[in-house]
Amino acid sequence: MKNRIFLVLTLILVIGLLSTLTATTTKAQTSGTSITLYAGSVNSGSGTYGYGISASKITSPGPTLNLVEGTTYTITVDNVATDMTHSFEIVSTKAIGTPLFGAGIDINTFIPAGGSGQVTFTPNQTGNFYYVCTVPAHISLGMWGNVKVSTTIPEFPSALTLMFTALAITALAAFVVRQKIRPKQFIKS
Ligand SMILES: [Cu+2]
Repeated sequence: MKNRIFLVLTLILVIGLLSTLTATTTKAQTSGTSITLYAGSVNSGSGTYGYGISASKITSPGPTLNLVEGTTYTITVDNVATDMTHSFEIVSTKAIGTPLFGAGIDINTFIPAGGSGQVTFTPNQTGNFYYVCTVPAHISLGMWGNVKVSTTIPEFPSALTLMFTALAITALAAFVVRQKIRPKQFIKS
């Protein structure tokens, strides 16, 4: 009986820890101050070309960039295509234009296949923007993503979620323990 209680408790703790770790990892991928995007052919999504957080996860649209106003970011774009140029710029509408915050990489010369480019910039305005590839027709072929600039990045999981999770685990553990102990006491008396 005791073994089963420990088994259940351990399982709950492991699941809780894994979810927290997964959530933290997901958040870190697009909200660190050093971001690497891979540009190339789409593995999943509706476009022909796209962006991804790894060379094997290129999607259309690309991953959303969650940025904080006033924070300095360095974005590196690796062009993993074998025969196609790409580029990167942040714009206010989903169209080629002047880069916002000076966030543009090779927007006229383009990053060659197998090459990479980098830009360091500081968003000075909150709002919902886009990043696009400036190679003609590449936006309509799927090379774009959302950019969200906020004053802070909402923490996920939030402190409140963590507190409720801890309470739920404690309550469940107490319930399990009581369920296992009561029948024994009945038998003894
Ligand atoms: Cu492109």
